[in-house]
Amino acid sequence: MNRRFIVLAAAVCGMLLVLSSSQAADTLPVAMNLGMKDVSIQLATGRIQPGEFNLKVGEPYRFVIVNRSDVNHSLSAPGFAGTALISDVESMNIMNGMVIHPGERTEWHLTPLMAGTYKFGCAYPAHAAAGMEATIHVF
Ligand SMILES: [Cu+2]
Repeated sequence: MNRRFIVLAAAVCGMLLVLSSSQAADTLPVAMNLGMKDVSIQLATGRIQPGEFNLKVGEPYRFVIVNRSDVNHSLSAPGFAGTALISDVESMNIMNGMVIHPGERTEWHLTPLMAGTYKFGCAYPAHAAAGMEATIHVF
């Protein structure tokens, strides 16, 4: 094997490594890059889906909340928010009842710190009464 071939082969291998690693980074979801697990929450008329889910103490989560209905909603999770490490002010505001408009997508970034069962729901009493409530179990 001559020296020129070895140099060329090494260059091609290097390019393949760079290509494959940059492609992997592009296709990874953002949450994986940040070490957060996604929790997808859909707001519909009269319900929150899923209505019940499990989280682990100490694990960072990204709640991705989408209002699929045609009216405003306002999620509020005071009991849960009080026991979680909330990563940013926007998440804090949203968890305290910021309005989520029809079609709007928003996020909560947080890490649960205390095991327990927490209720959360739409801050509009009529919506909560109509079934817009959900339960978080933290283990
Ligand atoms: Cu509502």
